[in-house]
Amino acid sequence: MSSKGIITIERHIIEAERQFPEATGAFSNILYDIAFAAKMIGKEVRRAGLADVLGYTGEVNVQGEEVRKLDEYAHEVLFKALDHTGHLCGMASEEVEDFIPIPDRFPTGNYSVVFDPLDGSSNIDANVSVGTIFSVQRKVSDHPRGCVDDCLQPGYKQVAAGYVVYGSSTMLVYTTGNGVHGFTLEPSIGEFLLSHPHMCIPEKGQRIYSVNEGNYSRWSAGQRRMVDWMKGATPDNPRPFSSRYIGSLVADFHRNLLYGGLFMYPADVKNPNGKLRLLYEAAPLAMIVEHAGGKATDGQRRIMEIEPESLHQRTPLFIGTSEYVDLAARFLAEETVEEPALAGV
Ligand code: P6P
Repeated sequence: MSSKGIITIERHIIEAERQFPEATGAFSNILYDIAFAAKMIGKEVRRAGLADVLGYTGEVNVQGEEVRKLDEYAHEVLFKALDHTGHLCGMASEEVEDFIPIPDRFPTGNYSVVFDPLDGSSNIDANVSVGTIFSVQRKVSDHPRGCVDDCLQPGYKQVAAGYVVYGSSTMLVYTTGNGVHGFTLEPSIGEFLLSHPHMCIPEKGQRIYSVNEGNYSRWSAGQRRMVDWMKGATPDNPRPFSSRYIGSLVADFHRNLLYGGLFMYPADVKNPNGKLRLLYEAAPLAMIVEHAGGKATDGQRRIMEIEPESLHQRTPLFIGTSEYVDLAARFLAEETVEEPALAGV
């Protein structure tokens, strides 16, 4: 127990809100509602092994992927937790092709939320950790009830971002720009308790790289040289990195946030913009990693500065320890790369 005692996510949000006298509480309520939805989703993810939950609905989502019941369920839970509150002017979801307006029967508000309701869901049958990723933005359009422009904002305009990882425990990690804080669900009381205050990615953390090397043949020369160097396949790296890749973005990101490392989903000849989505995957995790002392780029540009043009826009992603993100930029620029002396690593 910390010196302050047990701090629930509700208490943490309220104490953060008190720092802004003009706060109306709307923003805090959005975070509560997302935390509530995370509990509901986590409960079903825990039961995913039961035959009645697994299996395909036979439908296909906007990504062209067969939709598993849990994807739909997670989307519905988040939508219904947020649609009636009067705090939002709209939503966007990986599971829905277009902008999601607030139903006419409900009032609207001054924020929008974009989310990936259950990222990594193709791993569910294998009982691999999956996650929810979310991003909160302020209403910017003149549309009276909100429109797609309220979701199509660059990452630096996010007012909050976070993720939930459904793993050996269920953790919710979020930032509102004032540090990154992690909460672990205590299932016996159904509360998220502050377990990781002020999370910082280790500056000289573990030399971990996370990438799907099955795509090696499709990468650029610079990308291949970088991974060859990282794994010690070239004589100029006396201290090879360790490879860790789960294939579930939230799980891979969460591990690297705690231990240090570099997660990469680069562009390749088949996916010239990479595979991951800017709005509800890369940008929220970029806000988290930057406020934890790390970096996130598309290989050259800061993720948080990329102006989105469409809801499901893809982007290459290099995210994690700043030094390794910078190293990737040099390799990709095909410069002669001299690794800085990573003293003490
Ligand atoms: P690949 C899961 O489908 C996902 O969207 C991310 O969670 C994960 O990082 C990535 O795709 C894995 O993709 O091509 O390596 O299987």
